[in-house]
Amino acid sequence: MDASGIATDCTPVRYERQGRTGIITVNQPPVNALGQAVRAGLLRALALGQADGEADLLVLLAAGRTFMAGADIREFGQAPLVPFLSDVVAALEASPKPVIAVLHGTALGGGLEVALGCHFRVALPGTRLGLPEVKLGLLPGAGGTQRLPRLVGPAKALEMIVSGDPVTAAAALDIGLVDWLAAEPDPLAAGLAFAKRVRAKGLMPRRTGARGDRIAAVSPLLFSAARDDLARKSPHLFAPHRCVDAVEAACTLPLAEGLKRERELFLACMNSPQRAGLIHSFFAERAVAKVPGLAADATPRPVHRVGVIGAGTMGGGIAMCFANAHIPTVLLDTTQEALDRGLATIRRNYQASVAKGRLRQEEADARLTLIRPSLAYDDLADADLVVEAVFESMDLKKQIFTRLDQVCRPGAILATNTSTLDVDAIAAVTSRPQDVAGLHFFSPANVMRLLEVVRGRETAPDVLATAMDVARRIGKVGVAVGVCYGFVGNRMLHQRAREATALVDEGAAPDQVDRVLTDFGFPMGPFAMGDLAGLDVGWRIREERRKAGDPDTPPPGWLDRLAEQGRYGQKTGAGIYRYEAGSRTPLPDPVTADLIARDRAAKGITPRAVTNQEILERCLYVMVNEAAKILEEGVAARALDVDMIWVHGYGFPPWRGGPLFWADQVGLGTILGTITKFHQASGAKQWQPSPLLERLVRDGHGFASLN
Ligand code: 3H9
Repeated sequence: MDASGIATDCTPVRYERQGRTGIITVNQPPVNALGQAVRAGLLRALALGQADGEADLLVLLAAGRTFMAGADIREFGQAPLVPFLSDVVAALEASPKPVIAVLHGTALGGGLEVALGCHFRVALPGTRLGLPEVKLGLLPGAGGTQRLPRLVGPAKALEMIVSGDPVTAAAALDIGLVDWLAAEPDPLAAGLAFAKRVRAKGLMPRRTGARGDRIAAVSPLLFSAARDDLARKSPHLFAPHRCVDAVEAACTLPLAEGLKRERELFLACMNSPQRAGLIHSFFAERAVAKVPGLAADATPRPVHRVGVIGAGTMGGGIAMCFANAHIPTVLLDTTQEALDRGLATIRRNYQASVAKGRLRQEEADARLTLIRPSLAYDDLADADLVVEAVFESMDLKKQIFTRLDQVCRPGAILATNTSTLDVDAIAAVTSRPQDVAGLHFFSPANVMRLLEVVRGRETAPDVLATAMDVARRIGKVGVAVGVCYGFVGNRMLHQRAREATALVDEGAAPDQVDRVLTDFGFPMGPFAMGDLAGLDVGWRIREERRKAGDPDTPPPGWLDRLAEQGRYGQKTGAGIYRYEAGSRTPLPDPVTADLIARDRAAKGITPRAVTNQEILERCLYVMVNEAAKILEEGVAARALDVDMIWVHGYGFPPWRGGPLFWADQVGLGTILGTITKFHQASGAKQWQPSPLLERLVRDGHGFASLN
């Protein structure tokens, strides 16, 4: 900095001068969020810049890894604090001295709105620019919905605001969102370089809010089409519809009125329960990575090479996860045919991504070469992590872990992808149970974001830390769980599935049950999901359990009869529903209705009308009760862990925050009352109220108190 510059101590925003350029630097780690102190600091620094007679032009930039990534989300839901962000943006826009914003990292939400208030925008290489508020149940509330259409046109603005997806710096230049792509990686150097150009051209402030050319004579059809599209794709969501209203206001009202309309719509979103659920999801998704009680000194072990055992659907998907993260992976199976089949599927999956334009051919080829097929356990000798993904047989898994214990180097982590078997029993066959954990992927493993990281009785802290770190590296939401049958997700799912089937036994139709849950916001109901996953899977498990004399498994019913007839679901063209050729749309099937009717008759059940309310309560409250038991047993550490498992693994609507956040909104007293009523009526074990739930109600607390 020039020694003649004026430095102020108004942290987290600083004003200094270099030559004739006034420099405003925001420094609020980690992401320069625009909390109250930053907003106030910006106004102070701007005033200093205006008052500085030596400065003819101002550059606004941010320190650290990113430009401002938005409003400070932690302030939402509390009383708003002055100055408002919209006042800061208005002050920047009104500045008589030209203001240049220099963007790097991410310019998101309120951060991009600040940049829109500036007169020029420069982006560094790799910058991503966007208005992602809709993903938090909001809309841009500091003029973004009014200024972006004026700069890039309403069609592009609608696309960015309704999707919330960012654009690259190059795309931003194309659409007129930025004025210059700097080659310099340093924001200050880029800002000074652009300031020179502005001076050389004698440019004056260009106020986005004053522009009208891009929003003149916009066809109303643009907005009706956007609304039709939303009605089809996101009927449940509140904020996207308000985004369309706000952009329409930009095109039909003068700026001041448009801003007023934006404020009203923003406040409506802010007060919506969906905003609360989505912001819970945002923070919970980050919180799950920090495992309670895991010491900070539990340093992850390096993982440079991985082995995957089993080239079936699951193993192949898991190998893809590692290859996608550029980690070399040995894929092992027992026969060449199995390997060939597995690799052919992987190749097909990559080609499908290339065909859809999601992946470049060279990148697909590079990933494929990272997966090395093998028939020899010795090829796993230098792996840092091995994931076993063979079918659910304890004997087979024990054999594999015994072999791994012999060939793998000391310190290598041995993981099982089991979804039902006891991780501790598997660990016990090795001489290193401290190095064994569960990595429970969800199918399709290369797509689903959830990874349950199962901590065995003896799993070492640094092994857990490594597994959590690996989850992050391969782009998963890793959630630490303890050992029990089905872990967290499937244990709760099992309860819901049983209740859904019982509701049909009593008189509901499968499509009624599914509709109640899709109306709630799930992408599909339990029966459509059963058809997708394959009815044979559950049928085989039930058969095994019946053979083993499990008292909790009911005698064969209509679901078993369907599977016996070879109706496994989508893959056989019929299951609970029927499917027309080439279609995945489930259609109610009289064959199923007939089987259900006969089953009821055999059981002496007279069908009754089941209300949608009862379906919702029985399917969801049973999961809440089970989750409370899971928390009580310490299998999940926090309510938010359960929430993220269900949001990322089972399609629980993120805008409801997860089953336990949702339960808090409903009220635990109400839920416990209904659970008690169901228990009194049925005496069933699953309706025995969880003591933890009872305690929370007694103490007037919610599940949030367990986060
Ligand atoms: C908005 O702007 C509304 C305005 O239109 C109108 C207002 C009137 N606030 O994700 P990371 C924390 S709405 C507070 O792990 P990355 C985050 O919790 C906002 N905190 O890093 C984490 O904390 P911790 C619109 C925030 O490198 C830490 O920062 N903007 C905020 O993987 C690191 O985050 C958005 O929606 C925030 N705005 O990704 C952008 N953002 O370490 C939201 C982050 O304690 N943010 N934190 O767990 C993101 O998308 C990502 O954080 C980002 C960095 C891409 C920036």
